Amino acid sequence: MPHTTSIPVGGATKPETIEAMAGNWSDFQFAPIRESQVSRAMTRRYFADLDKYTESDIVIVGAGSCGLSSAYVLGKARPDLKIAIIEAGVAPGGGAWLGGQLFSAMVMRKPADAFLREIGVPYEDEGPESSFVVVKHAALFTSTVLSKVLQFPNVKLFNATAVEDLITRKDGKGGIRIAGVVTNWTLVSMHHDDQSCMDPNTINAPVIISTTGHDGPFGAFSAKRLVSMNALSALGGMRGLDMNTAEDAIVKGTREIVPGLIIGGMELSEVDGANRMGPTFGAMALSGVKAAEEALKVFEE
Ligand code: 48N
Repeated sequence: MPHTTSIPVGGATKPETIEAMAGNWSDFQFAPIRESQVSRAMTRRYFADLDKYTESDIVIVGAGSCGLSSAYVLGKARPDLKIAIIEAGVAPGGGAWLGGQLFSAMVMRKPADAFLREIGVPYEDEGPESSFVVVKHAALFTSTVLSKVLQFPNVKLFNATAVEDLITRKDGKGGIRIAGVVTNWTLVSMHHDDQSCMDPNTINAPVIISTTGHDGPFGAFSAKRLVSMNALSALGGMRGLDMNTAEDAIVKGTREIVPGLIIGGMELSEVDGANRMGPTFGAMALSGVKAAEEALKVFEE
């Protein structure tokens, strides 16, 4: 048993290690607390973050595999930029907690294994002739990239928060540029039909990366909104499953769709009419890498 010391905390003694607790439960005691301290610890930080990120440099809409991969590249490359991630679900990760048909293993086609090495996710490679690698559980990939992203001091995840519109500006050439997002807590967004006016909040930012997926209650949000505001003539509509065609098209097609708005991941399939790839995630990671690269061009100019 390693030697440990106990430090008095608010009348209780605080063992420094869990080993020090083992076997000593009889005199175990949490340091005393008042409930309002918990409330203030949460609300002070949340509202300070809301204030800080209401002017962001980049907003990522959707914390699925593409959005999180993009956030990782941006958070690492530009610690000077404020990056807000808006995720409608309480749980970020989108469709990347399982590999396909609720199986746990996740397939990534080479060369996306480079991203796995970058973030330190172990995988099984069936040899140099194999065209793919396998992460033993999709949750290992998603939890790892999420954990890395959340540790960047310049990245803030607002989960359980939906983007319910886009902030626009006239671009002086008869078109628009996107200049931020309109947000509400997701539970509020879902009840606009049965509650009177619950106006949204806003985040101004020169660059938005939208990776809201191709399905789900809010899927392809920005793509659909661009069509409804006549900034995009029509949706291309996702095509049938063709892994070889789909993944190259999504990665290479990730781009700025209208000034200020980059679309990546499966949301892009709805814009371009790209095929779907089904249960393989390499394109999501690398589309995120490309979306980050496109966003950084704005800050290099
Ligand atoms: O995982 P998704 O849905 O989206 P991607 O593009 O990151 O990854 C797609 C991938 O999971 C697949 O679909 C795989 C490869 N299968 C392909 C195929 O052929 O079937 O994540 C999107 C995230 C989700 O977490 C949503 O909750 C969130 O975006 N979201 C939003 N968050 C905030 N505001 C919104 N309006 C919104 N809409 C969706």
